Amino acid sequence: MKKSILQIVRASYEPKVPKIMKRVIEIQEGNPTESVSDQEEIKKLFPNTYGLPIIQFVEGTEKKQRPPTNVGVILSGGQAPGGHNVIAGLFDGIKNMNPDSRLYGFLMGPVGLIEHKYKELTADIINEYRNVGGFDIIGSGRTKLDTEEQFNKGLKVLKKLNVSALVIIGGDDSNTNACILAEYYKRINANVQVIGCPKTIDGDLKNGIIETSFGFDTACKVYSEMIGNIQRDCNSSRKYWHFIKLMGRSASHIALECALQVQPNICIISEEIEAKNQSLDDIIQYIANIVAQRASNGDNFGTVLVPEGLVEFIPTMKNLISELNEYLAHNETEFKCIKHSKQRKHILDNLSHENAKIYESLPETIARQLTLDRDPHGNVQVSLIETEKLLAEMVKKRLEKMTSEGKYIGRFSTITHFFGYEGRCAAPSNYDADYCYSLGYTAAELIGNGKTGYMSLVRNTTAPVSEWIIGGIPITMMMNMERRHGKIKPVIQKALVKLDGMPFRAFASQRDQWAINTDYVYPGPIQYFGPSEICDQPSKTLQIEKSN
Ligand code: FBP
Repeated sequence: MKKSILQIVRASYEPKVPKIMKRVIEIQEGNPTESVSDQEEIKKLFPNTYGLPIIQFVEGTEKKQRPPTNVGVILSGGQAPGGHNVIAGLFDGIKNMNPDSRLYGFLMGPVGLIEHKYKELTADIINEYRNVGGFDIIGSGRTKLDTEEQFNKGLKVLKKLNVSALVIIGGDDSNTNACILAEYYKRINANVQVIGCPKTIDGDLKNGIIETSFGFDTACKVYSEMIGNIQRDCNSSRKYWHFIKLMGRSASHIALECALQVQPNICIISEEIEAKNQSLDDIIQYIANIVAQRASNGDNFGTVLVPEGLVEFIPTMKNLISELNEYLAHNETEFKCIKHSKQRKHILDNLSHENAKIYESLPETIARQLTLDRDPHGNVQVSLIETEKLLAEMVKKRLEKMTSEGKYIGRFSTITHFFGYEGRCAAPSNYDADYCYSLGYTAAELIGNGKTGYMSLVRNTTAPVSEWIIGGIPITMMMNMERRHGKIKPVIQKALVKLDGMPFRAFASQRDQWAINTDYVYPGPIQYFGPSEICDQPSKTLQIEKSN
């Protein structure tokens, strides 16, 4: 493989580590925990892994002799910068426990475990992937790992390889399944520990204890660089409105973080739309009013950030989507057999009157995108819905109407963008490179201490790395019961943008000014070498959250 100069130089970066990782480590356990809600049901479903204490690793006195341990690792779901460093940290951690320990990577996500496709990750392989983006060391996939048949198939290969611990690097759904797997292996005395790691660029796997999911920092920095570049272009030619959809699934964390970094003219936050019970029409009018106001100042240009999950949060659309979800969950095969040209009518015939009316009012492309395949966890694939185009088209129509009413004089030319895949495999920022290495190393410590049903935990990450705290959080603690795929299930609660949280409030207090003035900020590319204030800054979201 031909390597870029950055890749070659970056390979020698040594992730900064918490000082505790350089010492002899001892485990400290807190009090028993409860799930975030639905405690009785979750306790019943997870009798062996419910209520475990939070763990912190502290300085110990005596280095324990540990037997060699074979560990398996799976990358699950969408790529996120830093995944390779989690694996490198895990590798170094298990080798530190005993140099004869071995690491096996299951290929292309959970399916590798089920179909027994794996490779041993040796030092030579690991060294090729330190500090580089991507998940290509073993590949990733979205196969859902949730049936006993799959667990048993997996167990066969784990036993064959003498693997006694499995690390699943994934988002909320994958870690939910990691927890179900941990519970199952414990129940049948399989002697296989299961540990999760919080991954996703979406930033929605966090809570009072987990500060962030890895990859969010780098992905947002990449998108912010690109938006900043567009804003400079836009401020130079002064002739386009750019509608930019940003990945992030349901939550608007990415859009909010980018807004804090680049100060766009408009940023829609899905969670606010839902809380204020706003309609699509309200959003269109809000954007159109700002366009008109800027035009009256002679500014026929601007930027609009749109979170990818927006349609799911507009209350009327939400009802429509949830009826479609239910319908498709139960009639998927039948629906797929219907001729493409007849599908729209079929959907209209099967929806309630109210939802059929909304479905019918949508442009045909968007309506079709709402019925595309759900992902294996039952989620609408919001990245496939062209919300940015929908908004640009509808704002244009609204401005035409406003022109005829004498409420708008201006030029409105739009360019649409979708930033998502561009950021998921970028070379990890120093923050993600350091954070991920520590997550992997901590996972090894949890394994060494015989833990299962835990997620690796690294905290205090706005402080210098040497002060970071490492430990583990029981996965059941993050769970609640939710309706998924037409059934009530235990799942890790997704963290959405909190409207009373400081990051949103910081944005909301400035957005009216950003709308009318051209207050753009141009963050520029991620810096991997240089002074700490330019290379090591965590996301604005995290900095604002932690400043309180
Ligand atoms: P994860 O939740 O698995 O980390 O995926 C994140 C994500 O990038 C979402 O932001 C996006 O909606 C989705 O993946 C796209 O999925 P795919 O890679 O299957 O197209």
